Amino acid sequence: MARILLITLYNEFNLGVRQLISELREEGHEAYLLCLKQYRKKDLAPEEEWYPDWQTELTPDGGRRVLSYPYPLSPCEIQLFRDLLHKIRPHYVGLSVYSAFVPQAQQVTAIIKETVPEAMVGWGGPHVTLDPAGSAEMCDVAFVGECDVPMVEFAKALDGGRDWRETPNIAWIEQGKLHRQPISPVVRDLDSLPFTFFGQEGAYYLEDDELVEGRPFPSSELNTSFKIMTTRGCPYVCTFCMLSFQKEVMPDTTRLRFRSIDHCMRELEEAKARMGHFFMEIEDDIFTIKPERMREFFEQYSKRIRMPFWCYTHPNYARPEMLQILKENHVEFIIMGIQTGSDRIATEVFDRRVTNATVLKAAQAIHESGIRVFYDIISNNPFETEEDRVETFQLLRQIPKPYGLQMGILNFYPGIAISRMREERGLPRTVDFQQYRFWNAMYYLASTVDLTDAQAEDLLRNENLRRDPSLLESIVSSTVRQTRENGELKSITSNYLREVHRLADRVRELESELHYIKARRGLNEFLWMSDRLRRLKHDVLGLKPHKNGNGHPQPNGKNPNYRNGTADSKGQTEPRGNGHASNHTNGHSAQSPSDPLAIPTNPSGERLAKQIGL
Ligand code: B12
Ligand code: SF4
Repeated sequence: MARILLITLYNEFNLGVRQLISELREEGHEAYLLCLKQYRKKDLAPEEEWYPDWQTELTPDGGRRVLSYPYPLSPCEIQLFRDLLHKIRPHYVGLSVYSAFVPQAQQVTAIIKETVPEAMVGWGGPHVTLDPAGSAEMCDVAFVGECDVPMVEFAKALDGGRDWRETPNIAWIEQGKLHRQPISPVVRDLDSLPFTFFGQEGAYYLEDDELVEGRPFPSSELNTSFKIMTTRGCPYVCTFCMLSFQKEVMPDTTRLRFRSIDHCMRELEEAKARMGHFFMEIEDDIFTIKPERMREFFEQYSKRIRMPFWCYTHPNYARPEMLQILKENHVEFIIMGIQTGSDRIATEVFDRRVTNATVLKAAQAIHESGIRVFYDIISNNPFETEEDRVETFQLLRQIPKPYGLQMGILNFYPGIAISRMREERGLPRTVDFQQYRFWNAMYYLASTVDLTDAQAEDLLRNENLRRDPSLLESIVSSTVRQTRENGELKSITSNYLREVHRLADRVRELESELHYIKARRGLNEFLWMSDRLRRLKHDVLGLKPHKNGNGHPQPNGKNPNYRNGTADSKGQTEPRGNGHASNHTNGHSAQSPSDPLAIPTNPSGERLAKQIGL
C-alpha cells in the first residue's frame, strides 16, 4: 500500500486534506497528516511588509490584520519536519496550497526534496485549481479541483506500479512540456465519502519548536470548534470568489450537492463522542438555502447534537422563515456578505446578483429576528470611484443596528474573473492604503453610530479627516469595541437565560418525577405494610400463604411486575433509568403477592380476616 503524507500549511482545520486522509485510509493506504504550523492572526505594523494574496482584515484603528499569517519555520521546526519525513519515508508528499502561501509551499517543497529525494511531491488545493501550469512547475505533480477520486487513483497507481500519469485531474511537466489529464466528474453522492479525518493516530502538529502526534496545538480552535460542510458548491458566480473560476472551467464541481441530514448527524455524533462539547461552525457557502432542509436538519440536530453554532447566509436567502428556524434553534450568530454598498460595483464588477434593496430587506429581516449578525464588506478596491465609496457609507448607515462589520481587502487570485477584469482595465493591484483609511473609518462609524444626514455630509466634506483620519479611527475603535462587547454581553445573557430556562424545565421535570416517586413510595409502603400484616396474620392465625392474582405462584418466586429496580434494605426499590419502569412491591420476597390486597384463600382465615375487619 502507498505511504502518503499530506501537509496543510497554517491551517489545522483544512477539511479538504482531512477528507483525503479518510479516503486514502479507507482504501487501505498508509496516510499521515501534518499540520505545519497553526492558523494564527497577526496585526501588521504600519511599515511591515505585506503580500497582496494574504487575506487581510482592515481594523477600526486603521491597521491591517493578516487572518492566517505565515510565521516562518524556525531551524528547530525544520529539523523536526526532516525527522518526521525520515520516520515516515513517504512515497508521496502532498501539500494543500492556498494562494496566500505559495512562497511557503515552495520552501516546504525544497525541504522535502532535500530530505527524501525519492518521494514525489504534489500540490493540490485552491491555488492549484487556479494556476495548474504555474503549480506544476513547482512540484512533481499538481492536482486540480476536487480530488477525492484522483488522489485515491494516484495512490493506487503508486502502489500497483501503474503509470501515475494516467491519474485524472493532474498536471505535470516532463521534458519541459506541460501535460494535463482531463478533470474527472466530481462525487455526486457526498454520502458515499467517509467522514472528515479528526483522529489522533498519524496526525502530527508542528508549532513552537514542538512536533506532537494526535494532540492539536493547545491554543487551537480545533480543541473547541467543529467545522462541517453539509453541502459543496454555490449557485452564484461572484467574480472575486474562487468558485466563480471553478464554474467557468469545471462547471460540474460547483453544482450544489447536498449531504443527507443523517450523514451530517452521524459525523456530528462522532465529534460529540470525541469532544464532549463543541461550537459547530457550518462552513457551507450558503447554509440558509432550502428552508425545508434546514427544518429537517434542526429537527435531528436538536435531538441528537444540541451544540451552539453559527452559519453563513446570503441576502437572497435571509428570509424570515429561514431566520426563524435559526432563531428557534439558538444560532449564536450569522455572517452575511454584503461586499459593497454600490449597486454598480455589485453588478458590473462583482456580479453579485444582489442589489442594495435586497440587502436592506435581508438586513431588516435579520434585525427583526433578533439574531446577532456580522456583515462582510470588501474594501480597498481599485475598481471603486468616490461615488461608490459614498454609496457604501450610506448603505451601512441605513442598515439597522446593532451589527458587526468585518472588512477585508480585495484579493486578486490568479486567473479569477476579477483579476482578468483588472488587467483588462489596467487597474493597479493594490490601492493607496493610507487614502483608504479615511473610508474604512467612515464605514465603521456608519456601522456603529446613528448619524444625521447633516452630520454625515459634514464628515464626508471634512478635508482634515481625509488627510489625517486618526481622530476618526480612535473614535470608531471605541464605538466598534462597545458594539462588539454589547453583542457579546447580549449573547452571554441570552445563553445564560436559555440555560436558566433549560434548568428550570429540568427542575420541573425532576419535581414531578419526585412527586411520582413519593406517591408510589407511599403506595409501596402501604402495600408493604399490608403484606407484613398478612404474614403476621398467617404466622399468628395460621392462614395459608397466598398466591398471585391468577392463583399461580411465580416460577422464580419474583413479582411479575418487577423490572429493573434495585432493592434497598427494607425491600423497597428505587427506580433505575427513568424511574418509571419498576412497579413492584417487594423485590426479594419469594412469597410476595402480585396483588397483596387479595383476600387469602383459606376459608377459615377468610372468616377470621372478615371478623377483624380486613
Ligand atoms: C471552509 C473554508 C475555510 C476554513 C477551513 C479551511 C479548509 N480548507 O477547510 C477556514 C476558516 C479555516 C478557512 C481559512 C482560510 N481560507 Co477558506 N475557505 C473555506 C471554504 C468555504 C470551503 C473549503 C472546503 O472545506 N471545501 C470542501 C473541501 C472538501 O474542498 P477543498 O478544501 O477545496 O479540498 C478539495 C480540493 O481543493 C483538493 N485538495 C485540497 N488540498 C489538496 C491537497 C492535495 C495534495 C491534493 C492532491 C488535493 C487537494 O481536494 C479536496 C477534496 O476534494 C472555501 C470556499 C469553497 N467553497 O471552497 C474557502 C476558501 C478555500 N478559503 C479561502 C481563503 C482565502 C482562506 C484564508 C486565506 C482566509 C482566511 N479567512 O483566513 C484562510 C487560509 C487558511 C490557510 N492557512 O490555508 C479561499 C482560497 C482562495 C485561494 N486562491 O487561495 C477560498 C476558495 C474562498 C474564496 N475566497 O474564494 N477557509
Ligand atoms: S455567494 Fe459566496 S461562495 Fe458563492 S460565489 Fe459568491 S462569494 Fe463565492
